[in-house]
Amino acid sequence: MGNLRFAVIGAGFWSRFQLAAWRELEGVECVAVYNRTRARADVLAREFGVARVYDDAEELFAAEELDFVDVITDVETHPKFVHLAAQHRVPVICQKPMAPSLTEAERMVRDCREAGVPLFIHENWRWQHPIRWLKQLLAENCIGTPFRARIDMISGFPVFANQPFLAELERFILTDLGSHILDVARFLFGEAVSVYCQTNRIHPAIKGEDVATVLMRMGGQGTTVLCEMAYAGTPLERERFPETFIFVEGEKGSLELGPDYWMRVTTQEGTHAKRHPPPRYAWADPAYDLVQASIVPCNANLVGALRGEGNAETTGEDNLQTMRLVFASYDSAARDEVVRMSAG
Ligand code: 89V
Repeated sequence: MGNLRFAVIGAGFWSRFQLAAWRELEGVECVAVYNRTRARADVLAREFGVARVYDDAEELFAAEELDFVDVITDVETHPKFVHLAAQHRVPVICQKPMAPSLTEAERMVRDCREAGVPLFIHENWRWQHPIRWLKQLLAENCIGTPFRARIDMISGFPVFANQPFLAELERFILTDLGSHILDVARFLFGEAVSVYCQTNRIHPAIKGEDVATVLMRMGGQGTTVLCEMAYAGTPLERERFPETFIFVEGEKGSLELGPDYWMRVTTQEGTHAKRHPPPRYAWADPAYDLVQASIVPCNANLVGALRGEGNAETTGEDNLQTMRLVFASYDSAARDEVVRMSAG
């Protein structure tokens, strides 16, 4: 099979890393970059040797022969570009969070399904190396049935410096980070049957909430999962952005993913500790490298599915479940009530 030809839609902060991650894989070739402000697309195209640049997305779809597009724009424009790709029958990979509302996310999935166009969501957090290890340990049943887990991503990192639009979101941490963390909860423990959430806003100069606490009861094994998230900008003794800490209690022991990628498995035999650092890429921003390294296996999974070599984990349909959790969390916080999740 020849190279899969794709276009990047959006030339903002993440596009550079997304393109660098695509270069780690064989058989894919970026042939065009679109950006509303053409000069930004020019810079990115020059840096990555991409042949053509557009500031009109319609024109790009009309002119290019594409095997897929990679939508790397702000969340507000995801629906617009996904619908455009569906109209032109071009498979689409869209960044997380899928859409600004559940209704729009559902429409994106429906339109792509009706057009017969694959829709994948670029949900990379679950592809972080230590999180894959933790999943493997759970699958090996080394701590027995998990009855409770805590998933924490609490950081004082100034996320608004590189992504200023995040400060403008009416709904911030649950969409930006919650979409990752709640997806990890689903990945590790299955679908939620109920959700309770509380939020706070600590930063005075941002629009949305920057702290969220979500408590879920999962179906399947009935695990209780607590997700704690914060971008409150407070000084923390244990500042490890962007590491996620996970603690799981099972009937036969416990598992802990702690700072610096240390995984500790404790059973009656004692504690076994091993470090699971992510692979390092020269192109990654050192402040984000755990996250950026996870783009590579995420892209590999999605493009493998496009080639018919396996199933994508984070299809639009699958990610709708994560979106349902994000918006159920907002509903729960607004009403201060438990929200029961339907089968979907
Ligand atoms: O990966 C992301 O989605 C980023 C960040 C880690 C900063 O929340 O927006």
